[in-house]
Amino acid sequence: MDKHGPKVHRPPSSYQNHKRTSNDTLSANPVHKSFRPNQGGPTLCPPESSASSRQTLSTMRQLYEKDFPVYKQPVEVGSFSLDSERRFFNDARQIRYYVEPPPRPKFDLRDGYKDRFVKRDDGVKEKLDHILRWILANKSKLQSSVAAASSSPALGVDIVTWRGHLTKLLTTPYETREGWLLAATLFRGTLYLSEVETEASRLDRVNCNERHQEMMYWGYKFEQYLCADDIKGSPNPGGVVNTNEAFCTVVQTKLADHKLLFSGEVDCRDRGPKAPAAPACYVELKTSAEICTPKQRSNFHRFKLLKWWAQSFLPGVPRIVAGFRDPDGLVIGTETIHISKISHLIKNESNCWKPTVCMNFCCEFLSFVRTVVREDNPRVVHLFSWDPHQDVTYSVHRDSTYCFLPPWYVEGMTSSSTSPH
Ligand code: 0WD
Ligand code: CA
Repeated sequence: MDKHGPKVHRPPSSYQNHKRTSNDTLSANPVHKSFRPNQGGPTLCPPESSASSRQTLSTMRQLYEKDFPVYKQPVEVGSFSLDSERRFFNDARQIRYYVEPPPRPKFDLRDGYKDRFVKRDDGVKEKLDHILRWILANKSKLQSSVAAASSSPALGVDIVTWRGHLTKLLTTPYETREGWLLAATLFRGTLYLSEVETEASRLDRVNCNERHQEMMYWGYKFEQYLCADDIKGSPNPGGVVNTNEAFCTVVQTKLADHKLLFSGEVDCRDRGPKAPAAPACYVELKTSAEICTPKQRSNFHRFKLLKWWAQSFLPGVPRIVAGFRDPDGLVIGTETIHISKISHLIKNESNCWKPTVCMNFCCEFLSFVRTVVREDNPRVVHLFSWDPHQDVTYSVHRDSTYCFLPPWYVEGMTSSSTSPH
């Protein structure tokens, strides 16, 4: 079982408004002029005339070992729900409430896999559609705050994306197995980032074996043991697990000079009378294999905590409740992990990840994308591509299948009327 380590350290403030120092000690700049073609990828368009279009971005960790960049405390600006048929609602109807587990639980995560499980069709690519629906439904609210700030993009933010895409960027300097593809489109001054499934991840998805399929269910089943639908209710482990259902928070924040608007799925919220306002009341639920040996503990710190930290730190979710399971899918213990204490937990681990590297890489990547993508056009996609041990490269696509801003969104944002979506 994981312990939280020595408590002698003062917990670091999660959202430090550190200024980045200008006396950068690095000898190399992460952005190189050497253009490397996007091997095996889609058609590579000829580089455009400007020098910026010939750049690549290095993911070498050492380049990002700088001061922690300014990351503003994320503010929830709204939320939305997806129902059992994946229909969008501009409200919080799918929110669930955290119910403390017993000290010695015996949650059987295999229960219901065969007969009470409705799995979302992950072959359907929703791209940014749900977030875009939310933006259209809340356009006037967003735009009125822009008018007050009189900033340039129509929406008042520089980047719109899913939290999950940002998590991938944060973990990139430490990722050795899975690459990614991110499509970028500039529209009315705002850059939209939407993931494209790589061929390798498509193959993993379609060839996923039965054991792996069942283990993916375990995470959702664990949520069912700890979540109630009503504020005064109890969890119902006899119910159906339907992964179409989701409650998503929409937060706004700033990473250095990038104003971000992103959405992330939230498992549940604290229902106590003293619960803080969102997103601080949210609780992320996770399962992990039981930790029995020092090697397992070290691997948990070095690999799993990196992903857990990145995912929850971004939207300002302060804690994770982790369920530790045996190989038969029985949860025999739970533990609360505070995001702000994770940096202490990993301090004594050799060859470990660093939060500052994650945040600086993400920040540099966003700067890189904003330098490269200059044409404000919903029909143009710059496809950023990364494979482990390589630099980030990109290719340009016009009127291609990579286009991801739907006509209803482009029209809805261009017209002054409120869209029905
Ligand atoms: O199809 C895709 N590749 C994507 C789907 C990419 C990005 C987002 N999405 C959808 C998800 O279906 C979900 O509704 O967006 C929503 C979540 O976005 P997010 O919060 O930005 O994604 P992430 O942080 O990666 O995942 C959060 C949770 C997961 O929790 P765990 O504890 O397993 O990290 O969202 C769920 C899952 O519970 N989730 C999904 N549920 C169904 N299908 C999926 C998925 N493909 N991906 C994440
Ligand atoms: Ca979760």
